[in-house]
Amino acid sequence: MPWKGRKIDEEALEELEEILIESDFGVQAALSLVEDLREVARRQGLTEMSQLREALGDAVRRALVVPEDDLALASGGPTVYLMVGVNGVGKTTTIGKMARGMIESGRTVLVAAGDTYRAGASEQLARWAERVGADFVGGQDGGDPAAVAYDALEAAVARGTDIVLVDTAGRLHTHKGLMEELVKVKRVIGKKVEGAPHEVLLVLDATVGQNGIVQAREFKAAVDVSGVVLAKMDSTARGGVVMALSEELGLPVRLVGIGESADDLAPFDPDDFVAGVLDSA
Ligand SMILES: Nc1nc2c(ncn2[C@@H]2O[C@H](COP(=O)(O)OP(=O)(O)OP(=O)(O)O)[C@@H](O)[C@H]2O)c(=O)[nH]1
Ligand SMILES: [Mg+2]
Repeated sequence: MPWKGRKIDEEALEELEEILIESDFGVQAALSLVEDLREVARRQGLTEMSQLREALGDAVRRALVVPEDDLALASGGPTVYLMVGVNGVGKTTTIGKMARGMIESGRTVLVAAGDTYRAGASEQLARWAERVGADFVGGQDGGDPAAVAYDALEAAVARGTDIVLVDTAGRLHTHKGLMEELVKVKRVIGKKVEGAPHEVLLVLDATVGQNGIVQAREFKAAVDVSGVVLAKMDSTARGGVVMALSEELGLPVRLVGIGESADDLAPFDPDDFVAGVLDSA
């Protein structure tokens, strides 16, 4: 919206609301943000839309869930991250990228091919492991993913590995049987290593917009997701789903995927996000 020279009136506020909804903020988050701004304008007697820009930035910043701590790291045993999400969102690729970053910062990493369904899934992860220098544990095609996770943790404990990243098959959040299987994988991990998994990271495809919220709701209910990786941010300008995840589910976005290669993963930066919102709004 051309903020400059616009008077604050219903038409301008509604236009802003539309823009936020189109950027995947979700109707609820967009309405409550604009309501906040209306209140600010009334209280401070503002008349120009440009005077509301800063207030919008502040309101977005306030609504974002920004964790104080980095991703969990256990002491005295392997740290385990379980990666979940629907088909094709970028789980396996994200594991490769995460492993690369962790290895570069001096940690040992083992990746576990808990996707025993899709043909080639295990090989895909094995290739990533080789490329970035991670250990790899796989299972038989069609085998039990919980058994792969178990074997991987056993190997990690025996070798003193720092971090285990467990890949899982893509599954629709609506598929009850497959969601139950995920619960089982998580339970087995917890039995093998106390306190594990230390993070359950839901990978979302940033281009799917509001459908990401539906996925997040279901995965959170099943396996208590602790954070989100927003993959494919390089393919969309619409990151508003971050707000809806915060407002509705209290879920922080931890990392963003910005391409297909090993270095294309970045920490989520709230200030960049706010700047992006203001530029697009
Ligand atoms: N542009 C872009 N492409 C990505 C990103 N992350 C993953 N991809 C691509 O998305 C496609 C699917 O990635 P995978 O990592 O195989 O996704 P997955 O969730 O493991 O898929 P399934 O195991 O089949 O459920 C691949 O072509 C990746 O290269 C990203 O951040 N940006
Ligand atoms: Mg995969």
